[in-house]
Amino acid sequence: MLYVSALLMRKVMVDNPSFREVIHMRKKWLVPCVSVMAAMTVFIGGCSGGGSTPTAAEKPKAQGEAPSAGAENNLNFPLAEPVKLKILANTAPQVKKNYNEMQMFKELKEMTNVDVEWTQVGWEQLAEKKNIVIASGDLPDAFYGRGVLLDQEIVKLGSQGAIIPLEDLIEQHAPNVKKVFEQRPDFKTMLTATDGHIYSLPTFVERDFNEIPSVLFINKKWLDQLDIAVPTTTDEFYEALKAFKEKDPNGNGKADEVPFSFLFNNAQNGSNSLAGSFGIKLDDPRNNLYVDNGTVKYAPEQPEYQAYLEYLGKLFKENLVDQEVFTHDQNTYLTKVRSTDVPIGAFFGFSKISIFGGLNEDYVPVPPLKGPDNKQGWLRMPAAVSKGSFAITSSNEHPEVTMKWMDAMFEEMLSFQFEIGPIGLTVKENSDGTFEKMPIPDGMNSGDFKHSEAPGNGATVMVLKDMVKRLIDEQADEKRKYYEMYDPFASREVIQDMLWSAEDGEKLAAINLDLNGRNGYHASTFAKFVMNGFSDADWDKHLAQLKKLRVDEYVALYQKYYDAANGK
Ligand SMILES: [Ca+2]
Repeated sequence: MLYVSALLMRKVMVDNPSFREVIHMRKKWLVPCVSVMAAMTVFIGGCSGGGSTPTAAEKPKAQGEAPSAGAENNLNFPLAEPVKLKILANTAPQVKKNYNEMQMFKELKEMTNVDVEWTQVGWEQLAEKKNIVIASGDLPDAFYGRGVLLDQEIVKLGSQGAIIPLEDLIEQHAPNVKKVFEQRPDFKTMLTATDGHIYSLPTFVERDFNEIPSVLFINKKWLDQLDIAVPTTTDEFYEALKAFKEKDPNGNGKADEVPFSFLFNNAQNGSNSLAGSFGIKLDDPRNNLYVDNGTVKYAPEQPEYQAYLEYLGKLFKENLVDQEVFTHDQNTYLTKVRSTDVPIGAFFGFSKISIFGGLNEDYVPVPPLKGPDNKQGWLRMPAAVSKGSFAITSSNEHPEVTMKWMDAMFEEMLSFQFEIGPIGLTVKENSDGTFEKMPIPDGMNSGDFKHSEAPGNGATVMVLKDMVKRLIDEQADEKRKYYEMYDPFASREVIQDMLWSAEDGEKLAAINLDLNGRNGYHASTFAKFVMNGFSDADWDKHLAQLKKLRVDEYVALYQKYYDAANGK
């Protein structure tokens, strides 16, 4: 029945130009569906209520009554009578125990009197477990945990009525979510499906300094040895690499230097930021798209990209680039960079601490190089918002309680601790309001420790910049310095990660696989052009091939969602 009405709705939405009206209708339609479903679970000895009998206020609503109107508006925590919920949780692999045995969840239970029966599922089993649960129709009361639902699942389950719209529940029972939405209205935009509903809440930890994933490092010891300044232009960079190649800066009498290395098409270790010197403001390795004054463009079909490829081709031809940049994997690449046996002059990486385990003084970051037309740019990739990190199902007899319970965890200090661990255990608070990590107990690593009393990487939390800043963290401090250096040159026009309609999502996935997939057209062409060089005729053929692979449709789809996200 739910499925039928969802299908009908889709038809109505297509036929009827008044979107607002449709949304209004859909809300009305959903009520009986939810009630019938809820009533059915009660009759068949349902799961949601557990052993407890629902109180009058929590019984399924009568037909025609809005599911979240008034009745439970004055919910107070802790509840006078416990409410039981069954929740399926996407759980980080480092978690070794039941959530109910963790300090953070013990505190939450005391605070709320909500009693959760958890089904904790590891990331590897998640897809299979979800399929089983959804196919059986025996839904949990809620889905919890970072990325527990994929974007396409949010859209599909939402349109089928299996997970319920949250807007009204947020309005009435989620002051902490509302507060975050006021600070970050873009979240609300990102979470809103094309039917106008919000079906899920996200996980987001705003480590803004990580928006600049890649840093270009150069061997300062070698530069000093050869009396060369840190390069400021693509020409100077080329000259420095040539000197590394020819002038034996490590002084062992052998031409063993690898002047420059990177890992192809990788956000942290890739060369994508170099495209900025040729006028491609943001060459996103995920989709190769960027925005130029409000217009979405596919980087590999721009003349600026041609110039970037020619530059890399020149470095490759003259053996100034590691000849394995297209074939080595991440482990091999990082091992090479770390190794003193393979002396590398310049490379792309995330941070010195992440690569070398310390602030290796031999290397310094290179500012954005000026290209032939004095252009500069750097790759910015905003931290991903895991949109499907919490959802309430149509089986849930206590949606208001469930929303209020979730909202409690979105309180700033609690969100912080659900991710990093409890204050007093994994972190301590200093008198100036900053936090420091506590020493890791013997027999544990940092991951074990972080996940000993909190869901950590699997938590559903929203931790914004101001809170993140309060945690003293050596690696973050290093990364912040790079952020300050590159941020002014990185594009502010970024493509929001939107919820696609099911139809657009399928179309996009198919085109994307052909164009940008691991073995797709872009990957093979890029490598071929850089390694073998290319003529103008080759470039024209390349442009024609992109059209055949439906690049125009791809760009237009992104443009549509970009415009919607920006209120056009
Ligand atoms: Ca040498």
